[in-house]
This record gives sequence, C-alpha cells and structure tokens, in this order.
Amino acid sequence: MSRPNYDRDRGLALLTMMERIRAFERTAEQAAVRDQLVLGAIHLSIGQEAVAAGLVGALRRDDLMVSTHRGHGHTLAKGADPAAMMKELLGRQGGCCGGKGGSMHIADFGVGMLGANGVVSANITIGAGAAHGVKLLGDDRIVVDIFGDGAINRGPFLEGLNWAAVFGLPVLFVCEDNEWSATTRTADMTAGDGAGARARAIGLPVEVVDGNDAEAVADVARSLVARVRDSRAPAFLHARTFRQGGHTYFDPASYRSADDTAARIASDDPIDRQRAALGAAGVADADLDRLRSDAEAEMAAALEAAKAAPFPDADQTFTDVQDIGAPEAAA
Ligand SMILES: Cc1ncc(C[n+]2csc(CCOP(=O)(O)OP(=O)(O)O)c2C)c(N)n1
Repeated sequence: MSRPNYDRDRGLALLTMMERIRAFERTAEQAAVRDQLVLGAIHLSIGQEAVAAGLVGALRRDDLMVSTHRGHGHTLAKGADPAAMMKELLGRQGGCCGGKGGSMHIADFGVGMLGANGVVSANITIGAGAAHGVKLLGDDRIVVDIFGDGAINRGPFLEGLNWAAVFGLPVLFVCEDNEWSATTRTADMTAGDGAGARARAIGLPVEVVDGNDAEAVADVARSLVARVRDSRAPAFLHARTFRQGGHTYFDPASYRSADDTAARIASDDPIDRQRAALGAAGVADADLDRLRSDAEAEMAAALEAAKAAPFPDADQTFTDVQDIGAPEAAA
C-alpha cells in the first residue's frame, strides 16, 4: 500500500530496528538451543518487533523504560549495546548487569532502561514509582511502562494505573497484547472489555493500535509521548500483536494450532509488512535485504564477543546483588 507523504527515512529506521531485534533473538535462540550457552530461560518477542521499534523510536534517550520478561526488543530499541546484552544472556563479564541478571533482569541505566522483570505485572507499579520519582525531581522526562496482556489480570495493574492517575504522573502504560499468557489464551481468562476499558475506567486516555504495523505504532507513540510529556499525566496504549513462537524458547506451543499460527505468520508478520511498505515507496529489494544481512552480521559478532568474554570472577559472586543474606553463615 503506498502512503501519501511517506517518510522513507523513518520507514527505513523502523525496519532496521525490527531486523536488529529479530536477528538478536534468532542469534540468542541459536546460542541457547544449538550451543547451550544461555543461562536460564529466554522469552523471544519474534513477531512483536513493531511495538518495540515504533514505540521506543518516539522516546528521548533520557526517557525511562520498564519492561517485562520478554524485553530484548525494548532494551535494544532503547539503545542498549547488543554485545553487552548477549554477554548478559551468557552470564559473562561485560554483560549489562555484569552477567548476573540474565535475560529476565536485563537493564541498562545508561540508556534509561530500568529493567526487565520476571514477575508478571510487577513492573507496572515499578514504572509508576519511577514516574513519581521524575515528578519529584521536576524534569521533563517520561516513563514508558510495557507489560503483557496477562499482566492486566493481576493487582499491580490497578494499583499502578490508579497511583499514576491520582498523582498525575508522566507515564505511558503500554499493554503489548500478543494474545497469549504462557499457555493460556488471554481472552479465555479476561472478563469485560479488556485492557483499554479498564484503563478508561480509571480515567486514562486510551489508544488502540495494530501493533504489527510499525508505522501506525510510531504515529500513535509520537502523539501519546508528546501528550504525556506536555500534560505530565498518564496515558494508555493497547498494542495488538501476535507471539509467533512458544512462550519460552523451549516451548513447542502444542496448546495451539500450528496451522493457525503458520497462517498468522504468513499474513501478518510485521517485518514483511514494513518491507512491503518500503517496497511500495520505491526502495529496492536489494537495499531491504542488505538491512537484514547487516543486522545478522552485527548480532553474530555480538555472540562471538559474548563467547569470548570470561565468566565473572568467583570473588565477585556477592557484589552487585540484593538480599545476599549472610553467605558466610552457610559456609
Ligand atoms: C506473578 C507471576 N505469576 C506467574 C508467572 C509465570 N509466568 C511467566 S510469564 C507468564 C505469562 C505472562 O503473560 P503476558 O503478561 O501476556 O506476557 P507474555 O508472556 O505474553 O509476553 C506467566 C504466567 C510469573 N512469572 N509471575
């Protein structure tokens, strides 16, 4: 579909970021499955890249972000170094968290990424807290707080949105709705009209977007980010997307129809859609292919750097970690 006044540079930037995210995750998957080098589970966001690329592209580097267990794409889009991320997944020195956090606790404060989180929904109140901190400091940053559709059925969803509304906090809540909560279809366990309706009931302005259309996500993100920054009040985005793979890299997703999944991937892949948009705007296939091969080469190099990095020294085991108790007592 050709669009009038199409911004090719933005379109290419969106595709570049989506290709980088997918290449990072395919490479991490290889490192986990083929090489058995990844420590702990990883949750891939393959099929959801347009949300990360469109959303985070609208942020400033000093804006803050809080993410979930499925947060590689958000973290990369926020500006984290893929080699440091890969080292983190492999538990190596030089990882974003010194190799001690792993995929589900990946963070890079240098680019405003306050952390992934393995506790479903917990990041909603953490994001509200970060926004309260920004309010108290009195600067013009905003917080983007991303969570899954399963998270809206836990208490922190109500607590975080309510707190942000009552105190007038600069936070954009984003429900990245991939239709599944681990092995359960979210629609089967969610009463009422879902995420947006609940946010509206608390008084937040709500937008719903096709989360597999990177251009649409970028447009709505630009307007919502500006709104939150100017109003210093919360807003809500419901981005509808689809998780193409299993819940974790080792989940074969046998609880859903493989044929349905294949049909969805064939008709609604965000990278294919963005390539089509750019092709319609006159970008040659060879140029689009080069973006992909560049991304693959970048992430292969990140994996090699991670493999070459040493593990943290044993005498660092209890530095930079919380709740260490009294390890000497256990000796
Ligand atoms: C409090 C809590 N309950 C259960 C789990 C186990 N768990 C991990 S991910 C997940 C599903 C989350 O679904 P959603 O929020 O939609 O995110 P998605 O995995 O689809 O990205 C569950 C139940 C957990 N990590 N934390």
